[in-house]
Amino acid sequence: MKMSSKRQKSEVLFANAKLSIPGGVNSPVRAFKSVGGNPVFMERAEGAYLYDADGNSYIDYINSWGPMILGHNHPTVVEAVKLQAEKAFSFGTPTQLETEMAELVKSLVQNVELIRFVSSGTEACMSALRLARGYTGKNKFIKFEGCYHGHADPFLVKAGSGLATFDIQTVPGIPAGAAMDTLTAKYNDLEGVMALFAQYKEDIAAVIVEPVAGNMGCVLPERGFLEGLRKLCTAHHTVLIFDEVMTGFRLAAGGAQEKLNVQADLITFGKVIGGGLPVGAFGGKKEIMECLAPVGKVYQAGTLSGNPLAMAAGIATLSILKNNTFIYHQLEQTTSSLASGLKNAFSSKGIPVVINQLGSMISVFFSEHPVRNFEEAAVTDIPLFNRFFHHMLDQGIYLPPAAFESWFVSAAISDAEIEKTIQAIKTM
Ligand code: KE4
Repeated sequence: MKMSSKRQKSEVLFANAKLSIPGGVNSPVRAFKSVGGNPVFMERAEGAYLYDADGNSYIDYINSWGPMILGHNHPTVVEAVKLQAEKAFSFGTPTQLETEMAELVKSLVQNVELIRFVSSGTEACMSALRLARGYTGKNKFIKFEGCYHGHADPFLVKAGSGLATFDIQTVPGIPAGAAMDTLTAKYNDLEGVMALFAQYKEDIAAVIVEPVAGNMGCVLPERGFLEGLRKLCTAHHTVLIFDEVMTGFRLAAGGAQEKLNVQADLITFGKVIGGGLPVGAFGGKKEIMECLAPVGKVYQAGTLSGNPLAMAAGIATLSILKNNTFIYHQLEQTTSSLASGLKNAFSSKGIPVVINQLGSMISVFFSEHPVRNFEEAAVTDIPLFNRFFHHMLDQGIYLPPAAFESWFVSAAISDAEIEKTIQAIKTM
């Protein structure tokens, strides 16, 4: 893949990074391995824009894979972190900040009675699964093909995100025992889930699902799918876990539960909840959450869980979202106009596309057929997506560097950026 000559510094930085960091990256999806070429090293960001090591600017449609919903360097969030940094970075003791953050989340997500903070979405999901298993005394759980719940062993079965992008079907280093209780079904295939319950009856501890999938590209739940999971879990005393690491505080202040009006038993959070600093969380029914140590015996811990700097960024971010819910209407409008602009631009070039979009989550699939699960996402035109990605990058538009990822629109993206994005397609 020809690299633009205007990113020479990134090339040098990448070569150096590979001497000390596997693949030169600290997370595989950043490596451009599926789209080809070398990753761009960013140096700073402001609002809707990223600025790379060579001084090029890009409209940002990845926003740190979701966290930067307000845009980069929102002054109120920056100020909150600065103020906290002058007091202390970390104590390893309880702080009032954590209670403030917990109360803020509870005010936004009604069925979170208790919440535990951790430092990543992976930690949130692995802890929620352990909790569901400890609470029910059962081991099996159901996940969906193409969904990604972080990189803890039990979840790396038919997973989405980087595993789908790199077509990693089995991950070396995961003992059979760690994944033997992982059952999988197709997203949107309620009958497949019913068949698993018919087979395993009361032995299923949990069903974990991305209520709107983002890790096979954006794929929406079909009518009745989530409601059906709710009914099956209630009937079989199975814990329904909504993995809202992507959708939480993004699709609405109350996340996918508010947007889609379906209630889970446990909810996991990440990304937006930390405003760009490392925060994950899981919460839900008191009866379940009180199985966690030190109240119960389900052990889970973390040195930097509830870190004051991260709490300060999270509180500032969620407070802005709570007090300005028009932001969600604005995000919906901006992303809808992006969706229609993309559709029109590609159809005027005779290129068939499927645009999946809900709120500020959106994906472009090069296909003539709907994309409702991973199987259908996997047969879309990936080489064309890769060409599209690099064309847009050279036009100063940064998309997620993989077809099996959702784009994330921020509140800093205005009609001007949408217009520029659509114009860029015309020269493809
Ligand atoms: P982290 O451990 O990366 O904070 O969260 C894991 C996770 C859990 N659940 C969902 C629904 C997620 O989307 C994620 C992480 N998302 C990926 C992007 N598809 C993070 C990017 C990366 O892996 O670098």
